[in-house]
Amino acid sequence: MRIILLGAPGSGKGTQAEKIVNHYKIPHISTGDLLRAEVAADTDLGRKAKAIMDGGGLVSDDIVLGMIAKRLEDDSYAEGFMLDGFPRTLSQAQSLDAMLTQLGQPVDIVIFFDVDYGEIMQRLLARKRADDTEETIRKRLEVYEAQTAPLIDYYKAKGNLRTVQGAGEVDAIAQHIFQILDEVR
Ligand code: B4P
Repeated sequence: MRIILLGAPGSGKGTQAEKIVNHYKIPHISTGDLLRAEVAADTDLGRKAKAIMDGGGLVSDDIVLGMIAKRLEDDSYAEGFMLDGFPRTLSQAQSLDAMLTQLGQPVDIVIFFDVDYGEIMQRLLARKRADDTEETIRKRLEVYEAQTAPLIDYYKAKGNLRTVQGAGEVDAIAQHIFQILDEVR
């Protein structure tokens, strides 16, 4: 099964990704986690990414696509995977399609987390990660609206988008996602 988790920052992609990984034992690729690991290791890439992430912007497509391509070519992803936080731009989505077509592994399902921005602001301010200040969250939501939200229509047009209400109990949301994934398995 090849899954994409799509949604605004703080909509719960990372939280639900953990539940999905435990339930289906599927490999998980989070571009946010990969970038934070580069920052923590103080690599060249990490130093470039840190300033952008702290400002609420998106790291350049070539950096993110390079990280993804490296993993998708690995045999451990051949049976399926879940992408969390990627793609985030139309150009990332088109490049992903091209990569997966070449590998003969099309995306099966895109789960879109629908959560209102007021709730997101409260959640992220409560979390206190380096990029969770009020100003940065506003910027991240603006960037999401301009660059990532268009992917909802992109995947709707392909016919594989399913929407999940992302507000409510974490376990209840997970059960809803499992129901959807069981239908496409
Ligand atoms: P990400 O790591 O992807 O982080 P996110 O969008 O902020 O979080 P997510 O939606 O996973 O929320 P979470 O479950 O953690 O990105 C960070 C940065 O990396 C980006 O801003 C960007 O700069 C860069 N980046 C990443 N991918 C990129 C790409 N493809 N291209 C370019 N740049 C990229 O949940 C948030 C909080 O809500 C948590 O505290 C959680 O406990 C809480 N929560 C979750 N579900 C809840 C629920 N149901 N009820 C109440 N609280 C809940």
